[in-house]
Amino acid sequence: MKPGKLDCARALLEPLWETKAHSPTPGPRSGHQWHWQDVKAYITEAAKLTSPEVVERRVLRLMNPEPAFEDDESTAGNLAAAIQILLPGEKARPHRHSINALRFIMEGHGATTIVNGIPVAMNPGDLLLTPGDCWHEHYHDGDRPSIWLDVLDAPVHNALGIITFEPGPVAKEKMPASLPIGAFKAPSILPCGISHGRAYSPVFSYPYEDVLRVLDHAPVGPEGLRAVRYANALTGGAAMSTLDIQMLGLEPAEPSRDYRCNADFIFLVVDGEGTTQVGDETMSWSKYDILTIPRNNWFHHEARSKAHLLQVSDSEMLRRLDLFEESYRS
Ligand code: GTQ
Ligand code: FE2
Repeated sequence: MKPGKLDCARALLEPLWETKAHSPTPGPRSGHQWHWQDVKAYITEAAKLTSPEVVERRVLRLMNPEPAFEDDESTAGNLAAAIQILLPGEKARPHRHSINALRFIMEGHGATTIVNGIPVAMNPGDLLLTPGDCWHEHYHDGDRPSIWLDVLDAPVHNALGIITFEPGPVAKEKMPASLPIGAFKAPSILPCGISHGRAYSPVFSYPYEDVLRVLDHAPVGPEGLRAVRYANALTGGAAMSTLDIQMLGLEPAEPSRDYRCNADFIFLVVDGEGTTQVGDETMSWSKYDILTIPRNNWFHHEARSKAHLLQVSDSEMLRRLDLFEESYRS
């Protein structure tokens, strides 16, 4: 029998049975591939049009091909990705925000990011962290443009309504105490207040050569490939509190297992060539292409030549909330 009509909106009450509340999230959105050739051409053009002096950060955002709502600033679900370029001699002034960000350096030697007062070198292959609320600024003393990928958890902060932003310059009393990277030989002994009330990793730089050395010793995991996880030097857990970051090593003719989970993925092809099957779509990739795989898609990778993929997902956030779900088939 159809329920009777209850007219209670005037009291700011609504019968749940008349709403769409709690309906399951619709089926997976499509993945997308950005070809490096296009991205490089546009970011190079952007460098001629403006400067960080004018726009704070000279960044091209990777747009979500299927935005979930108006002004959706995500690239895929809970992740935002962008390409940034800094020319020799340029500076991008200091600021800080609640949003966590990582950078993976693609081109150009000799740029530096200063994170909470600590200078961090930016060279191709390096992964850098600017955990939420850490002051950061970029400058470039090299002689070729520095180009890198930014990945941020901005959509999560937006959804939670907790975005903060503070422009520099940094007042001395606002600078949290930090230790230089080399001081972490005894990570169980730390000055109080080192984490500024949050357990973010005090190590802001993961050079590529270290990653490759560890990857060489990594066993083949349940995914059917070798992978290393960028870890928080304080806790041994994930490098960032919301983002899981891994480097995958793929061998030709050794496809990864078909996998699905409720986290969103961004992949950067660091080197090599291959394909990624997402649902019934096949993406054929090469160096510095960027792929997104939104949550709940089945996917697997297959390399044509030895390949490395940087994988970033929001699975760490879901894990911490006990919301992460994953499965394999075949
Ligand atoms: O380099 O500080 O892609 O604040 C977006 C926001 C980069 C940065 C982005 C940012 C930055
Ligand atoms: Fe920033």
